[in-house]
Amino acid sequence: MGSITRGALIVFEGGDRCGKTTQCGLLLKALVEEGIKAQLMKFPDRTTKIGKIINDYLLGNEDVEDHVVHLLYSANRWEAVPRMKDLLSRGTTLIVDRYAYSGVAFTAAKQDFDLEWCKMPDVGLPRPDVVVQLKLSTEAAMMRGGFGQERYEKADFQAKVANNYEKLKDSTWEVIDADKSIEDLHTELLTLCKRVIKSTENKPLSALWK
Ligand code: DGP
Ligand code: NA
Ligand code: NA
Repeated sequence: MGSITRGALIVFEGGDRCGKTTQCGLLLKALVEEGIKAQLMKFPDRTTKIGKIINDYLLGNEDVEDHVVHLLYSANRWEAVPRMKDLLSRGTTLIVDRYAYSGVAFTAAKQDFDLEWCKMPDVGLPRPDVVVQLKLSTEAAMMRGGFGQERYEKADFQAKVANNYEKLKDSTWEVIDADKSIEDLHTELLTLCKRVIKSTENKPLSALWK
């Protein structure tokens, strides 16, 4: 009695332009309105020193060697871990827009990268209670605004990313068809997340890929 139940670690994954960021925002608003403590996190977090290098890389302002950028993305997650653990232990649910699965799926889509090698730097990160994968065909994603502005936003690359997600899927994944209205998708995700928040209250946080 009296002890704070931990928050849930809820991760969203999907190809570019699948509607993840919109849905994460709507979800946060709805949870907070219901009195559930929640915060948004987004990776890469472009506001840190490491994140600024990643941002310049993504915008094409800077070339970074592929292994190096992979490790920077991972470091950008690790630098957030103390804050994540603190918030979770104080009962705040984290809605996370991309995580280690993006790290592996995107880098392993490049030539000569092995999936197992890609997972290595992220081994031991806090393990999500659920990974919600928003699935949208590359054709549908490309018809949405803004596709193609950043590095990686090309059809053949996105297809490889989708294929890598298939290999990473485990029992914590919920695959959701994202080809529906913003409102319908939101309703579905809110129900799912509330269920996860309830079911994780007494579970200890575990470590990813260990
Ligand atoms: P976003 O800000 O969510 O649009 O992500 C920027 C781009 O970076 C997007 O194409 C996905 C990709 N990305 C996200 N995380 C990682 C990562 O850890 N490694 C690699 N290689 N790419 C990532
Ligand atoms: Na993007
Ligand atoms: Na990269």
